[in-house]
Amino acid sequence: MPRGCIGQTSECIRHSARKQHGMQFADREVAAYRERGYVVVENLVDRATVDTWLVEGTRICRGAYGALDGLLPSTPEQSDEDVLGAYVTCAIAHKISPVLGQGIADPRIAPIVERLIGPNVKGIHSQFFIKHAGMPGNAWHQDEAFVPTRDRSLCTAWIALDPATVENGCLRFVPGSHRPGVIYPRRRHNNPALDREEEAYGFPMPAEGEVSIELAPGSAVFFNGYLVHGSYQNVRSSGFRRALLYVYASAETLMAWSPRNDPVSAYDDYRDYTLVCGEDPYAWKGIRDIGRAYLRTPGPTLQDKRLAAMQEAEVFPAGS
Ligand SMILES: O=C(O)CCC(=O)C(=O)O
Repeated sequence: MPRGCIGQTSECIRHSARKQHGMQFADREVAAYRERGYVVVENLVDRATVDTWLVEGTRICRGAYGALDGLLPSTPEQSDEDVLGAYVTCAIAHKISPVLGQGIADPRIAPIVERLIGPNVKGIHSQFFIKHAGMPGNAWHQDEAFVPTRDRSLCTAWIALDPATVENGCLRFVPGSHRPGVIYPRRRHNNPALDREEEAYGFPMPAEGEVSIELAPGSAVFFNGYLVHGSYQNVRSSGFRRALLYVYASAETLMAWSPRNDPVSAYDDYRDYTLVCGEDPYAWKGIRDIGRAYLRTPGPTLQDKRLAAMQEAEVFPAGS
């Protein structure tokens, strides 16, 4: 495939994205991403797109795409609050919903990840995050601890679908924490306001402290996979803090990753991706249909449990 984005030239998409949104994704924004590990893009998508994605996420949770792991029985009479409220997230949503599948290579996102990652970009993962009132936040973590690349190119586009505020559980970042290129250790914590069993620790906190990323629906933050980040608990008494996130990496990196936590070797390469920009130098390997959407209810994930067990084995080796 010629260099370009989903069948059009990247120049053409960059042009139309700018024209449509008046957006100048300038060197300044790229420099901010390199320096701080994230960049906010206001009004990335319009209200109609947000609504379409919200409807689609609701349809998945109501079983419109049939059985998927974690789907609980529901009836048409149940309110959205009731049905969606049972879940934290739908992972790999882009593989079950054609609408969310198209979103991963959306022409408003593609030129941005092209600038942040490089000319060749693949979209590998997605989550439709729900976070109902009362749901806990996520402890400090780095996405590359779970989804490792070989070139530190992992980048998440986190798009708010509801207003995201400190009160309802927006993201929080440790600016610049990606720069050392270190995956920090993890430990258990007892904070009931946080969902995941383990938290990253030992990273330097800059003088300015952490930053809260409050966003209006349709606005987005793009952040680096080494950036230490987490989110707050949704302490409101009703409603959601929904977001759609897509995860990207350079097409040059092999992905020793299994979204379902199967054991992987350093030579493995997760080949279930969407080419978003440019060319895949490993195109000869082909694409494999592996990822399956699943719904997750609150509590530690399989991966959390596996990492906790591994860490325990390191600290207390057998026979010690
Ligand atoms: O949306 C959230 O609350 C947390 C998302 C997050 O930290 C992640 O998926 O890595």
